[in-house]
Amino acid sequence: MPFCCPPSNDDKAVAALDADDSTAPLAGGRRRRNIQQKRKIVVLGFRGVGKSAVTIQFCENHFADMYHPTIENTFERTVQLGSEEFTVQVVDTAGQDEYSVFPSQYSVGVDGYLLVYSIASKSSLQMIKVLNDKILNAAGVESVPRVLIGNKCDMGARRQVTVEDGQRLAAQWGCSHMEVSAKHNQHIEEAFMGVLAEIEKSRAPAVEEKSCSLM
Ligand SMILES: Nc1nc2c(ncn2[C@@H]2O[C@H](COP(=O)(O)OP(=O)(O)OP(=O)(O)O)[C@@H](O)[C@H]2O)c(=O)[nH]1
Ligand SMILES: [Mg+2]
Repeated sequence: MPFCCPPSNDDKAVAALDADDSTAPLAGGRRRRNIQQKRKIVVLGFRGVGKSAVTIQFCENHFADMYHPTIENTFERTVQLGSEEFTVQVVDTAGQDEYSVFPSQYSVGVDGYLLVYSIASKSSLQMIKVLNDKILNAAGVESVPRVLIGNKCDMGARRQVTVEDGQRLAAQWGCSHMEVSAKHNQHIEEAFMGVLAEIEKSRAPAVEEKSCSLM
């Protein structure tokens, strides 16, 4: 079922003149337009699981070693998916617990979610189940574009969550799962691109099966 939150401003395609000189002018002196679309991804999870580190690794390409609890930060990065270019807005949120209020800006106008737990914290996996329920309740839908990631997979010696635990939960939700390390920049790109791919899948018009009859 497609995710049907109200479309964000970000849904509006941003048409920008292609500054690339290699773009030949079209007939009549017009120039080819490069349509760049915006998508908004919200990163959610328990405090300290590495939401900021994952986000900063994806958007700024470095590892944030120091722990500074986040209130909220928004980042942007341009990416290519297939033949299309997207401006991805990534919202790095404050750590959530089961008593946190789920703000409306985490559901209205959001295209997809990166749900983060730490492989070194069993309770962070429990928290992600609570958060998933909050997302679905707030949006009033049965499914949203999302990817579940177990961060800090470089900390194998302190593992509390098995790969299978994460996979099982993702299978229940019908979404992808991967273990990542913001520290080692391992599978961070795949995680965000996975969310973007899910978003695009949910926006694609349903293909109706048409029966073909020969007259
Ligand atoms: N070893 C290791 N440490 C990590 C990794 N990702 C984050 N950390 C560390 O874990 C601590 C918390 O990371 P943050 O990114 O601040 O966590 P957060 O989820 O944004 O925390 P809140 O904003 O408080 O919710 C920091 O000291 C990070 O450097 C990782 O992949 N591996
Ligand atoms: Mg943070």
